[in-house]
Amino acid sequence: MNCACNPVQNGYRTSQHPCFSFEAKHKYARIHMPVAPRCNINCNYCNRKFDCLHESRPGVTSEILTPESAREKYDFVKDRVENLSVVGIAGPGEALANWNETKSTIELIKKSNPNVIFCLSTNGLMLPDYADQLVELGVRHVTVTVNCLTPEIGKRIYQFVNYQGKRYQGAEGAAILTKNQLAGIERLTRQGVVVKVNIVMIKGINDGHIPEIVKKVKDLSVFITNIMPLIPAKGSAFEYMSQTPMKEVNKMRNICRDELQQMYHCTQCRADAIGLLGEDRSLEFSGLWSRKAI
Ligand code: CLF
Ligand code: SF4
Repeated sequence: MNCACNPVQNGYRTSQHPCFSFEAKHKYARIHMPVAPRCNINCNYCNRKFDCLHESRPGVTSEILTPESAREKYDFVKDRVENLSVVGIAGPGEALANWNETKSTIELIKKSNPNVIFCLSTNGLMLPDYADQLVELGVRHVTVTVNCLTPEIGKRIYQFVNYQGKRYQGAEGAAILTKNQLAGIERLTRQGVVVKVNIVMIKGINDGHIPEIVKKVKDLSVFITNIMPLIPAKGSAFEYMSQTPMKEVNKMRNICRDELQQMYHCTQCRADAIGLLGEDRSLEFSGLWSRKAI
């Protein structure tokens, strides 16, 4: 039986998604389409010269593609990379702050490749607005980064949030962000979308709060959480903070796994990553489309 509650059997081929399934990691590849340069919030760990840290290592810059060049790149790469099962949009900014580009990219690739698994990573601010359209587009795997549940913690992580034409600073912005993240996740999971939640573990700011986040998103039927280390980006407000040691990240994952399945195999990719996780081939294909970049 195909059941939306069981993503392994839900017909969405989660078992062929290298991030959502550990077993798929060594066999199935993904390609990220860097079509989303703008962002609508300001995280203190971000330096916008580089890719969005919610899915990327700091200090990595990706080329930016138009939807048409993304489709051409996909067509070129799919014949050269074995088991390319997933097309993901993970920046270099925020996918939903570049909705037209994100939507067109998915539509264009889907038109000639109906069996692709589409995946998207978002900060969640615009999720209540776009969740239904993502479902309509056929996106069945979404990652939302949720670093806190309270504005008191949020104001230490986010400088501002641009929402509906207005800029909200600190706690006010963080409250809007959290509300929209949780509402958006619920809207997706209710419709059977398989949701992963990324959490950046920031020592002294949200580390003690992470088990609560995991519990909350489990209640919203999230499939898996991915607790990631803070890797301070040069030029960001958190530049002088220390990197969260992987030993402590794994300890937190172990604490939280009794509550919900944990991801242990994230490689913090680039926004233009290509290939198996941990065997990035993006440089092999980069530049080929740069003349068409925005
Ligand atoms: Fe890309 Fe992210 Fe989709 Fe995977 S990455 S949009 S869910 S296809 Fe994967 Fe990379 Fe970790 Fe992300 S290893 S950073 S979890
Ligand atoms: Fe930077 Fe990503 Fe945060 Fe936007 S959501 S500010 S791109 S880390």
